[in-house]
Amino acid sequence: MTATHHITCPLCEATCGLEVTTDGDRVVRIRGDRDDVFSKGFICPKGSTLKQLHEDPDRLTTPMIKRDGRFQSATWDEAFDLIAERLPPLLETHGRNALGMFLGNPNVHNLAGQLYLRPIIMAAGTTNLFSASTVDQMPKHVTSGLMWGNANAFPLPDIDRSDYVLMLGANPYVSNGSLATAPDFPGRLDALMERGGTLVAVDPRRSKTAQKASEHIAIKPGSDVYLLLAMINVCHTDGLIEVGRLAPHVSGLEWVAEATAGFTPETVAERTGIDAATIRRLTHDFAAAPSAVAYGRMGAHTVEFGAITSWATDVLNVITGNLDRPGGAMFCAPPWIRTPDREPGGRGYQIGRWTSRVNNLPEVNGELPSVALADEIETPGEGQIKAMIVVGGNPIRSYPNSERLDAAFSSLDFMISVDPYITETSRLADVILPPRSALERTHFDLAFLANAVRVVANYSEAVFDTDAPNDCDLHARLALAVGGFGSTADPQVIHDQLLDGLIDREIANTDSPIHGRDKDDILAAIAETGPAERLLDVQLRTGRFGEGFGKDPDGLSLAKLRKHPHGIDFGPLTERMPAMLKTASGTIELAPEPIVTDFDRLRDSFAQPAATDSLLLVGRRHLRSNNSWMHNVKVLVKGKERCTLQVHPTDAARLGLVHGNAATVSSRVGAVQAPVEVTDDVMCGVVSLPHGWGHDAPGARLSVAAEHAGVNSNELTDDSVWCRVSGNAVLNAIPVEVQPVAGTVG
Ligand SMILES: Nc1nc2c(c(=O)[nH]1)N[C@H]1C(S)=C(S)[C@@H](COP(=O)(O)OP(=O)(O)OC[C@H]3O[C@@H](n4cnc5c(=O)[nH]c(N)nc54)[C@H](O)[C@@H]3O)O[C@H]1N2
Ligand SMILES: Nc1nc2c(c(=O)[nH]1)N[C@H]1C(S)=C(S)[C@@H](COP(=O)(O)OP(=O)(O)OC[C@H]3O[C@@H](n4cnc5c(=O)[nH]c(N)nc54)[C@H](O)[C@@H]3O)O[C@H]1N2
Ligand code: SF4
Ligand SMILES: [Mo]
Repeated sequence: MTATHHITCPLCEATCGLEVTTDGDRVVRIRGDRDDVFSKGFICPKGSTLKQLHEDPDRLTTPMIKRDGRFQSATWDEAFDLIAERLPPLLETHGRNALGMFLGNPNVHNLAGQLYLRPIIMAAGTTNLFSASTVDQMPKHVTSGLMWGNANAFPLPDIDRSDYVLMLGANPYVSNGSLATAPDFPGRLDALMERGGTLVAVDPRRSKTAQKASEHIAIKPGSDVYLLLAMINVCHTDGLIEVGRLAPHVSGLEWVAEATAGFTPETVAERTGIDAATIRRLTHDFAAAPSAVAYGRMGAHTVEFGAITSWATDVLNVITGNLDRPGGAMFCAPPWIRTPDREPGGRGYQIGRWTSRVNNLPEVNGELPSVALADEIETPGEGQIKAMIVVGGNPIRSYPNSERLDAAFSSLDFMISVDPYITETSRLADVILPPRSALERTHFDLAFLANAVRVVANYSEAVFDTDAPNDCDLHARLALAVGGFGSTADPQVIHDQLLDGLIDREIANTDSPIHGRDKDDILAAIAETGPAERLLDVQLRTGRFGEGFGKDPDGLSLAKLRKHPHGIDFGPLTERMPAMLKTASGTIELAPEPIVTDFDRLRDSFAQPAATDSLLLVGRRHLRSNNSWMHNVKVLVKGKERCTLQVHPTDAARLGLVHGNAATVSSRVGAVQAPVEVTDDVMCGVVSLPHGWGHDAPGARLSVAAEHAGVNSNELTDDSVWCRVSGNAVLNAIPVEVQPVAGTVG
């Protein structure tokens, strides 16, 4: 019998609505849901491959246990028995920090990953926590924490209403947007230009976004910070500062003027490759636009001065009056939070509450920098990591200097992966626990609807039933086994703890609609049965549009959301400043101490002549690819080879590189061979290789990906450099040498 389901795609940040037609246990068709309130039918080529992912014969449907070096299928009880038997004694002997954890990107696209990782982290009791955030957006967390006191409040480009978008190191026509949830990001940018607005793309490559933009400005990799400082400087010298409504709530502007004084368009021209007149024009256009927003992503953040770049982006927004203004950089207040009107101010934001054992790298946002992981595994002594839990991640492909990490992981005494595949990372595990497929689980995008350019709620029912444990049960059982409660402890204990904790906090909170209510009454009023659903229901009902457990019968609840399979749209973003400010001073802090301190290093770096002999390596993404894990889908990898080294014709001629032939790319840490693609899409002096490839690792089980193996660009990225403020890795602007491989064809 055929049936139609409406779900949210969990593959990337765009949260597109999908219409899934099934016939029994088969998917007949997946297309964009035209009635989805947010995506209105948009879909990219990855969206429909939820079918292929679900049906992939390489996808694990039972746990795997490694015996004598080979994986064997096991029951869930056997898998948890092994964990309960091996891990707690190891931690007993070596201490809690002997366990390291890595949390990968798909956790932010998974309800259990959002709600049920905390119990595992608590049970682990380790400070050796790592995630994909320090190879990604950590600079934005840190500067948001420092500037407005909330590390998760990202300033979102309000593209639907903006007149001018200055986009630095982002390629939403391919990535579909990041740290700004906007399904059909390309269509929204097209609309911006159609209504007379301007999109300027700053990128060392003529990316798809740069091709579509009103203007492409080619910039030397790693130098966005200097462009932004010069723009801030021009605002000061040319009288363009107009903070506007938020002026009484901004501090540190004098320091900004002083700090940027030396960075004039003329002094940064050579370093950025952008002439001074262009920088002046850009600044004047930006300041003159009725609304404008500077927005940076991967190319702006994964560089040595990622945090200062992120900070400068927002300083530019603040001083031109574009922070928290429609069409500028706005903040999302998702339906499940509250926005009480209160005096600005709070506890502020701290980094470095603890440090890594070996190199004293500071903690950021509760975790340690990616570049610290290999040292923590390799270096003997008390607190050395001897076991790892990797949940939904592939650090052997996504972390810098990944060959070193491969060797380090191979030396572990015990390793658990929660992953649907035997990947380059999970192949090193002793136990693999597979999550449900995206079609077998319910979904609500807690992470990305919190950073959306509109206020939206949308819940997805599971498309298929399955006997496999749901991901919340899986995580709860893992937490219990890690915590020493054995392999047979009832996951309900964890479910109850989480729900009790949430309700207790709400009852105690004077802003909550259930403040002071009786807990049993609240519990009795929750009709939902799924563990994630019970938590979600409380969050929605106590949120800003919530029904408040009887206060507003028309208000939001999960039951109401279930009746709206295409989602509910609560409208555009609204102003949140100054009430949302949680800095100690109660102001928007433009001169936070860690930024001020790192500025000295920036000045020193600027004073050194830029190295001219090396090429600079940057990454790139492809529409049909998703980090390291969707290359096992045939329809996505067929066609032209994609893991190529892009080289400018002038560099190719100088180095004797021939289109289609192989070249050796080497950096301080390693070397790879990749086929050369000669193209003037990259600037002269820049080469580009995508990440997430290199699927020829022995022992992995990705049969399609192995035929399109490509090479791993993180064999070249260097873990000896990192952003000193945010702990973020440097994945772009890597100095490399390139040589032809004699007599080979790529
Ligand atoms: N199709 C697809 N979509 C994805 C993903 C995917 O792998 N594939 N991954 C998802 C994830 S996890 C994320 S975080 C987002 C990322 O989303 P984006 O940041 O929008 O995507 P990237 O393609 O990484 O874009 C970075 C751009 O920065 C440029 N760049 C490199 N170095 C510099 C520099 O120094 N300065 C400047 N100005 N530009 C530079 C690159 O050429 C590239 O065009 O995409 C998400 N969406
Ligand atoms: N050189 C370079 N390196 C980069 C980047 C770059 O631009 N250049 N980008 C960085 C960025 S932005 C990111 S986000 C990281 C990503 O880095 P990671 O998070 O380490 O890697 P992914 O490739 O996203 O792999 C995720 C793993 O999760 C599994 N998985 C998929 N769905 C689920 C699920 O529902 N549950 C569980 N438990 N597992 C699941 C997949 O099989 C895969 O093995 O890579 C970073 N690394
Ligand atoms: S853009 Fe992202 S969310 Fe939308 S269909 Fe493609 S992968 Fe899914
Ligand atoms: Mo990412």
